[in-house]
Amino acid sequence: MVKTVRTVIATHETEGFRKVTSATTIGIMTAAHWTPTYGDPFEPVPYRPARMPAEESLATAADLRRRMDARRTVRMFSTDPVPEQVLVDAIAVAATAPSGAHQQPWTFVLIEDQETKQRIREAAEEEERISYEGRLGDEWLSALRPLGTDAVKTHLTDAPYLIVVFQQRYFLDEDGTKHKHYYVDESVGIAVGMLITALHLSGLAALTHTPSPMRFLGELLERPQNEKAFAVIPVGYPADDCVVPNLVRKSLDQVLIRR
Ligand code: IYR
Repeated sequence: MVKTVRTVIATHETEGFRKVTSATTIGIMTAAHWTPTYGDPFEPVPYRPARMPAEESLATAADLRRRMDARRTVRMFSTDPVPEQVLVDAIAVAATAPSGAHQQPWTFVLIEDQETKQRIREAAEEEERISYEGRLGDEWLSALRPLGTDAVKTHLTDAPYLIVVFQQRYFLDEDGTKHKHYYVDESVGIAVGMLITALHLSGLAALTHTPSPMRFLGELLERPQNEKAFAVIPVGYPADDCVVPNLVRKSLDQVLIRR
């Protein structure tokens, strides 16, 4: 097993208010690394991962393709507990996502408390009722019909965990000065993709749920004003009687074009 130990060894408070220099030990590799702040110089460090033999790449890719094709978005969860560390590890995987200017503009709120889940469900259902009763409009409602969704969101209280993903639209420094974050939607979207991949490959089911509007999440979870809710991800095992819509993915020739 690969063990990751992260030790904060220095915090620079002069020019870099959020600069943290840390030592990370991954197996036998130790590397000092840091989070750049505005205007830091380019400091290249060698990156020489061992090259994977082609045979192994091919076998790994084919296996991942088969395993990921078996993923289904689940809306019917068992209330059975799941090992929390799997979610913590999956969030750590998501947090390795590439991001605009390496600003890592995401926050993951992990919720197990039943009362909090209940409050989220009530607020989400209130919004969803308005949406399904007309706010979405006929075209959108028709697009959703094959998915069988409605305003009742049992997954929000049945799933043993919810992960609420927030995007940090900008960064506020200690003086309250706003700093821009770049490509926030893209960065957080990639991180969520990595999160649901990690959860699936670790044996858990998830739903990428976007109750709309999501403003209530920031208020309920007391997030700062620079954070905007991006998705609510219930995580658990599928219910014993779980069903999913009979959907088929596009074929590879429909999505892959060679030139
Ligand atoms: N947010 C609503 C509606 C909804 C919208 C899309 I686009 C979906 O792919 C699924 C649902 C809901 O969660 O029911």
